[in-house]
Amino acid sequence: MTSQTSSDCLFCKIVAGEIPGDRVAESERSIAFRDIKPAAPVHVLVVPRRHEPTVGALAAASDVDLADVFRLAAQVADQEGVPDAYRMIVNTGSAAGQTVFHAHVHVLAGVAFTEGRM
Ligand code: IU
Repeated sequence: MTSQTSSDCLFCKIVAGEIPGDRVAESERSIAFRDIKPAAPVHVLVVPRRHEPTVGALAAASDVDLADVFRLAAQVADQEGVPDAYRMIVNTGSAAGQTVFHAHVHVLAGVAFTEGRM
């Protein structure tokens, strides 16, 4: 089911085109748009069209949608010219920095990732 939305969800509104997003890629199940507060020269968010609050909830709900998000994220890295130099970040829960409760993956590139694993 890809039509699930939450009426008060900002990313659902971007998915629906009700508010603008700087869209860089899309698939039948996911969209990718530039973060409004980029933390790196390349900072794109990849979100499923389906509304789930976290990536964990998405994984529990739909293998297909979960896989599609990561497939589109890799496609975005290719498009942005960084197929082997990017980081994907998923924040889960406000204590971990999640501010928007619609599952999303950050794709970041264009900085030196010198801080090891974090
Ligand atoms: P987080 O993992 O939930 O912290 O990430 C949410 C991101 O969504 C954050 O980097 C915001 O800058 C970004 N964002 C956006 O791109 N467009 C918006 O309208 C809003 C947040 I609100």
